[in-house]
Amino acid sequence: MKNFKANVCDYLKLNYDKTVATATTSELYSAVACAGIAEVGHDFTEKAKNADGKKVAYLSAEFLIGRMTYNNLLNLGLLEKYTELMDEYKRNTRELEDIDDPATGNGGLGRLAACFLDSGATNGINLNGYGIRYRYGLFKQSFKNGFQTEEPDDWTKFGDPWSIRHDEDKVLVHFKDDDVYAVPYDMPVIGYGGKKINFLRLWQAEPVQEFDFDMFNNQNYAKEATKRNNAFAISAVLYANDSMKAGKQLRLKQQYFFSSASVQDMVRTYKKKYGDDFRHFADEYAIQLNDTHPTVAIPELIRILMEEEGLSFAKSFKIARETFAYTNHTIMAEALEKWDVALFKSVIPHVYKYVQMIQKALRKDLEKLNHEGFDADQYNIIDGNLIHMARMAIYGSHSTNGVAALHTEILKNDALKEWYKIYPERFNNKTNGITQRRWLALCNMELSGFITENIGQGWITDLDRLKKLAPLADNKKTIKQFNEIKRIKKVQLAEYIRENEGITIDPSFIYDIQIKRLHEYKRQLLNAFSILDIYYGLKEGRIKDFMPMCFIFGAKAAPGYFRAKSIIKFINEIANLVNNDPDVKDKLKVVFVQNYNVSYAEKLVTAADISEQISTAGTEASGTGNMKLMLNGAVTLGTYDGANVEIVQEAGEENNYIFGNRVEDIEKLKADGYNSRKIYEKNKRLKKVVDTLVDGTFDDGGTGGFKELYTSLLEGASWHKPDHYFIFADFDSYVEAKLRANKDYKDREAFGKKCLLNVAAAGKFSSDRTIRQYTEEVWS
Ligand code: 26Q
Repeated sequence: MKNFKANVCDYLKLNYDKTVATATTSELYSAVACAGIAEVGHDFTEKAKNADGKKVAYLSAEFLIGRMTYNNLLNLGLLEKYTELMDEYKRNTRELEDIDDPATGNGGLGRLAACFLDSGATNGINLNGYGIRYRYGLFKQSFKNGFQTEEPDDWTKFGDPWSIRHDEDKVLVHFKDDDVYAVPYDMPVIGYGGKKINFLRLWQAEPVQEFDFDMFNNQNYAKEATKRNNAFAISAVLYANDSMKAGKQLRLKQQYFFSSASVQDMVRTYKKKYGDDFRHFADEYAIQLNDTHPTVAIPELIRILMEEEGLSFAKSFKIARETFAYTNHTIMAEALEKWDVALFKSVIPHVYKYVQMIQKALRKDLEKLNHEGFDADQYNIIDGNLIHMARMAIYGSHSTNGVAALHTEILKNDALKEWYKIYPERFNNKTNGITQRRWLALCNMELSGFITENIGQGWITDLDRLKKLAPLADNKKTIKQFNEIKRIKKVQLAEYIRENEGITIDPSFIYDIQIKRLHEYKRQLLNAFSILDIYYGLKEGRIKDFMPMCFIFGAKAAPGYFRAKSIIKFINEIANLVNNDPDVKDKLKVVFVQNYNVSYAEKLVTAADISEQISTAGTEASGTGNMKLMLNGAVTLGTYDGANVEIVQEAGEENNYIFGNRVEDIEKLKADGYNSRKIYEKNKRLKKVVDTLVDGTFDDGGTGGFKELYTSLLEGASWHKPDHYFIFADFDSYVEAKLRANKDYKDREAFGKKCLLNVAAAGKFSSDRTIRQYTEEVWS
């Protein structure tokens, strides 16, 4: 601690012959990170690997960690020292905000993994992450004429000083066509208070042969380059696709690459301690599969135990089952991963053998259950020409969990009901959570200070203490202070948006924010329609006494997701219309921010009055953005879906705005033959806003995207029914709820009280709670 400031200065002097005053931003970044790692102590990976007790390996294709420096300094207790140092040399403490955040994840699933790491270390649990060190993260988004454009995200261009490469720990990963090295880069995961250090180990793919001189000298330049590139390609890019199957060979290679490397790493470490006696493996390790993406780790562990350690299938399979646990993040059947058998065999034939053995064992187990009407085929892991990864994950593990209470119920009673029938004891719920260190302490110092002044600082490691804020909600002065903090955060966001988007927004407007990946099921289109309806309502004089509202969107669309891209363009067209109409300039504003990412989220969540969580009931497994906005004092405008259900349970329906059809209503609509056209023909206001897709109000640049959206709502497509996500069915109650919130906002004190009561009720949604539940109920 004493050395931190001196270490930063020494590093700059020794490496660049500079001082804090003269160093470039990236030099400063390296120096601060290195001085930070020095505080962590030496050989942190080795220490974490040899920690006492069981080690949990969290296997995830994505870790959306965001910027590390401020977070690590906070957890190390060095933020003040850092600020002092920057002040001494008259440098801006926020300068490191110019360094990109690693966007090595798509959205919720990747961010959840990052929150879990923070909570694991903070709670003294041996929880280490294993994933892929993507060369390029999720694309950088910008808008050209309202259309999304994508550019590569070279996230290490300022270096990667928080990572340490460990060549001595590299492992060979075998593929049918070629072997590659997996080289680990380790980041320290620093628990709050700095006592516990875990690691995040990200594997980078590299050619086995440094450079093939023979091939090169024989004039085969191109071939030499191709061979090397094929290895690097495995960890080159993150698939920017957070639902639909990629079906791509390279994606399977990625999955096997990091799964195999991680399992090999554990087996090697285990053998150093126990030699060839594998009876304790499942006591030494728990492996959590973050969705099915690393499921191939199950047959891979069995393969290694049998081929390299000479164990029987029965013994190997038992060890695997006791070691692995699986988290499901989606109910949508089309999003459940399946791999083509031929593709699988063309990439990793040596693993396919073990998948077949697992399938055989499954059939044998099912025979015992054979009774009248029992259909064993519906369980097949190898099903015709497809391998069902979720089925392998359930069968090859001892635990399957959903990520919110409602989600888990749907898994048990619907999506995976046949599995629940035979293995009810394997199913459990672990409602998601978020880390309050990043999502309150770090991103909202003003609110953090207010909370600490009122109830002390215990909330940083015990979020349930926020409950103590509830009695203060009746105090006028407290609400005034609380509202003032929200105003400050809105001013800050407005400033940032002016700099980054060139758009001016008024902090006195209500900030209504929808930030999440762009997906039809998340229904940004419903939000868009409601804005248009309000716009026409104001113009026609139908809506009176309206509190000015600013609608803010942030979302990336998968580059190949045509409809999602059309929705972005549509919202940008609405923004154009609304923001340039003098009739409504004092009442309405629409902004779609570019390149929404973790760092942008840290600013947006603090400034929201209203949190839009409007997915069709039964489609959003949990949501975690909903928790971030709640924790920072927004009310939820949402459906009874995912974790919204629990948010409202905790904070009270009267303090939120819940609308629309519930899961059972949606089911009934489906059963009765939902007719979107009928609603459209009857509902004049709805028809008017939907027609803007095709009546020339807006311009889709000749892409046909708007017409295609219109058709999807009224005619459907080969792969789904008209208005598959029930936008029309929820339209009226949605607009009603939104206008109700608008009206309530007039009483600033009453509205502020609702917001504060949401903060007070957010304790449950700490990932500290989630991680403790996994520890007790899954990892024992
Ligand atoms: C799969 C195969 C091929 C290529 C890509 C993928 C892929 C990648 C990412 C599939 C899914 C994802 C990410 C899914 C995700 O983020 N799900 C969200 O997980 C959150 C954490 O549990 C939940 O809160 C959200 O409800 C859920 O949508």
